[in-house]
Amino acid sequence: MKWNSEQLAWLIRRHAVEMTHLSGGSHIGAILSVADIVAVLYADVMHYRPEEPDWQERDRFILSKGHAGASIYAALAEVGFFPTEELKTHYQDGSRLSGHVSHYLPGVDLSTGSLGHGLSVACGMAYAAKKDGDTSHRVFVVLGDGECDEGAVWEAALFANHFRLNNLVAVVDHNHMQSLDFNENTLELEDLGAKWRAFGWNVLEINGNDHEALHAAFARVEAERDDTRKPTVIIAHTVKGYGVSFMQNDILWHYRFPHDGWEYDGAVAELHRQKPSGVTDPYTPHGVPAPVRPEVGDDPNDDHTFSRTWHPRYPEPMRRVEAAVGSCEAVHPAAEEKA
Ligand SMILES: Cc1ncc(C[n+]2csc(CCOP(=O)(O)OP(=O)(O)O)c2C)c(N)n1
Ligand SMILES: [Mg+2]
Repeated sequence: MKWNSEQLAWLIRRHAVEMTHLSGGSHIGAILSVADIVAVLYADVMHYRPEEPDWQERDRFILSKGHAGASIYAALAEVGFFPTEELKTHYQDGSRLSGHVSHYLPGVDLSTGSLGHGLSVACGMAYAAKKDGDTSHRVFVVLGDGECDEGAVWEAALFANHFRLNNLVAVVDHNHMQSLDFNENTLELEDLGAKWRAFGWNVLEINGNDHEALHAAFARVEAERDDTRKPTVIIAHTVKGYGVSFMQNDILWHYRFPHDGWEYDGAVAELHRQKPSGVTDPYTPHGVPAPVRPEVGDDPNDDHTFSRTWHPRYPEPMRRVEAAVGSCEAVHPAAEEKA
């Protein structure tokens, strides 16, 4: 593997800004939110062979929040499944890289985009492996938190526990937003971890933009899966738009793409300030030499998310993230029982 997880996450973000910019494609906020989860999985956790995409022992991966397809396309290209040059065709007519995830690409097991189905298919994969006595691989699925509004998610959650699918790991990208507003202003999730626990799952709660916390959580799932005999969900508290300040926690960037001018220049310039060593930007190797600045009326700090409507009784995202930063101790029924 060529990249460590920090490098891969940066490359995913940089590709995604370029891909959405070139195509006028949407969901950049959702892509930036999940980039660290995808990067840690592909850099350090999952077993796969780019030269043999259908290798029977590969870990299965489903990006159930398929609108963040650019994240997985960028990761697959960077780890060698297809040339990075093809990323530029994203969202274009005739491209294999459709806006939502397509299984026409090597390395993709399931097309997604219609929310709510990924966990059910992941359950089927994990159940089939169990029935076959095949312990060679695990099944990973990443869901959005708004996606958890879908009833099918909870039917699958019951199934996974009933059949003790401890070869299944779900990650919920808990950025506290969906397409038009905060989750809590759309359909209340309240304490999401408690809900999964009530459905019988092991629950780890972490900061999902923190690579150390992600590594620790995946290592812990692996170390304990024979003891717990349960499926595990990692509730990964993230920030929608993470990595580009004016996109963070601003719902505008669910559908808006970085336009020519200060939006594109500002995003690239900011990413360049965070670039890990050992990585070259494939599009603007020296950053943007003279970035266009926002003009009056182009306020990048506009509050498009109506945070005035945030109610104090909703779970407060940042406080919960800080409480869990760097650890995955928050909630783990099996561990509590053992103690
Ligand atoms: C079944 C279905 N209904 C509606 C949509 C439209 N849609 C696309 S993204 C999105 C919001 C998803 O929110 P969340 O799961 O929290 O993902 P995030 O973008 O926050 O990561 C919606 C409603 C869809 N893709 N599928
Ligand atoms: Mg969300």
